[in-house]
Amino acid sequence: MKLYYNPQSRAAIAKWMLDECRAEYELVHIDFEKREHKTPEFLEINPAGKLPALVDGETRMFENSAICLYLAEKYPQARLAPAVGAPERGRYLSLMVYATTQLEPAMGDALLKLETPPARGWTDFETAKDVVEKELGEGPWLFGEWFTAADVMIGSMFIWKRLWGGPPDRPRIEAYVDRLKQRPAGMKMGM
Ligand SMILES: N[C@@H](CCC(=O)N[C@@H](CS)C(=O)NCC(=O)O)C(=O)O
Repeated sequence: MKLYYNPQSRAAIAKWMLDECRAEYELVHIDFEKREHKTPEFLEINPAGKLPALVDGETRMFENSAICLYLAEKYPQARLAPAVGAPERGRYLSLMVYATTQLEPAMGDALLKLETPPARGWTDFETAKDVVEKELGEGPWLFGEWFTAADVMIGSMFIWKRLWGGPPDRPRIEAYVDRLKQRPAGMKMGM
């Protein structure tokens, strides 16, 4: 399995997931300055020309949520996802998709000081944080004592936000980030 990777990118999320799965994989370093993510060869893997991308035999994948869903199924022994048919499955899938379709763009708008018109399809960041706090409940993870790939996807957004800088976020979210950062396989950026 090959992860197309740059340590300064969202590929750190897919790498975190691979490490939580204890997967064996190879990192293929992509140099943004040399525009290696826009070469015809790379566009065959991810036509959007973005990181991360994952190749597993004949399978090629892009988008972190899809990659994490795929890995959780490939490594069931890691217990990072509720099984098909389990009552938690629907909420798990929703959170996996929510991370990049709502939370990530809402956070991007807020950090870039842009407005979020509702017609864009996602809420403002404060509402997204309300959702995450409600889903997290007492924690420690989104499924109580059970750490899942949903924590990788949702949690990575707030880890990244902390790296961005600025004032601390809501206490419950900051405490969640502290817990996530203590995980041995936890997301490491810039490495
Ligand atoms: N939603 C995508 C975001 C991917 C993305 O925006 N990747 C950035 C790196 S953080 C990228 O490759 N940017 C280079 C470019 O667009 O030219 C995912 O989660 O996989």
